[in-house]
Formats: sequence, C-alpha cells, structure tokens
Amino acid sequence: MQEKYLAFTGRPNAGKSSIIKEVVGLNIATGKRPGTTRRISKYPLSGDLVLVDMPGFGKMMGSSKRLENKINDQIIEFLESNAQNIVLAVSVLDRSTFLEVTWRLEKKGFISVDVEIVKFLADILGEFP
Ligand SMILES: Nc1nc2c(ncn2[C@@H]2O[C@H](COP(=O)(O)OP(=O)(O)OP(=O)(O)O)[C@@H](O)[C@H]2O)c(=O)[nH]1
Ligand SMILES: [Mg+2]
Repeated sequence: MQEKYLAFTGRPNAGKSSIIKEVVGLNIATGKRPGTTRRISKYPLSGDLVLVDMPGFGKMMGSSKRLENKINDQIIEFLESNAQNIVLAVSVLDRSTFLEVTWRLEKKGFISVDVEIVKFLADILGEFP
C-alpha cells in the first residue's frame, strides 16, 4: 500500500510537534529549545494516511553545522521524493517572531526561512487545484 503523507514543516521550535500533540493526541516530545525533533518521524493514522512530524528546517540549538545541514538535506529530500504522495503539507509559523523576522530580512533583500519553506512547498507541490 502506497503511504499518503500529511506533513508538518516549519522552523525549529515553531510548534510543529505541539500542534500534532494537541490536535492528534499523539504523545510525542515537544520542547522549549529548537532541535527537539531530530528525525523525520512517521505516525500512521488511518488507512494509508501517515502523519509526518519533521525536524525544524534551519538553525537549531546545540547541534553542529554538519548535523543541521544533514537534517535540512533530509527534509528537502523527503519532501521532493514524496511530493506525489503528500496530500497535505502544513507549514507552522511562530507568530511571535514570523512578521518581525520576515520584515527585517526583507528590508535587507533576504527572505526568511519561513517564507523559503512556503516557496519550496509551492514549487514542489504546486498550487491548490
Ligand atoms: N505550538 C505552540 N507552541 C507554543 C506556543 N506558544 C509557545 N509555545 C512553546 O513553543 C515550543 C514549541 O515546541 P515544539 O512543539 O517542540 O516545536 P517544534 O516545531 O516541534 O520544534 P523542533 O522539533 O525543534 O523543530 C513549546 O515549548 C511550546 O510550549 C503556541 O502558541 N503554539
Ligand atoms: Mg518537533
């Protein structure tokens, strides 16, 4: 049976695991520091639907640059190679930092990681029908 994915993405500490815990009722680790979820974690729901809790995309605390890059590469690889089977991708934002960080970077001509994630998802998954 081909798995179908409901994927949660976002920066480290955005609140991905907390939302999953609260809404789906899964007993998974959440934390105050970025970098709690270190592996792409799959949780079967019903039928062929599998919920995916991603590690945070971007900088995390207490990890080497090498591990950070490895995790970021794994996230991109997972999303790209499974794009056909992702039924829904939820991009979680931390409302206390999103606007400020995005505006500050935009003024300098950069895009925030949050915006980068959404653009990437739109690129690989396309727009809504
Ligand atoms: N989800 C959520 N978390 C909040 C909110 N306000 C504060 N927090 C805190 O923010 C932290 C989020 O932690 P996680 O849910 O582990 O975040 P995550 O995105 O899974 O983080 P990584 O696994 O490190 O990528 C927790 O300590 C929450 O208590 C909120 O409105 N929503
Ligand atoms: Mg997490």
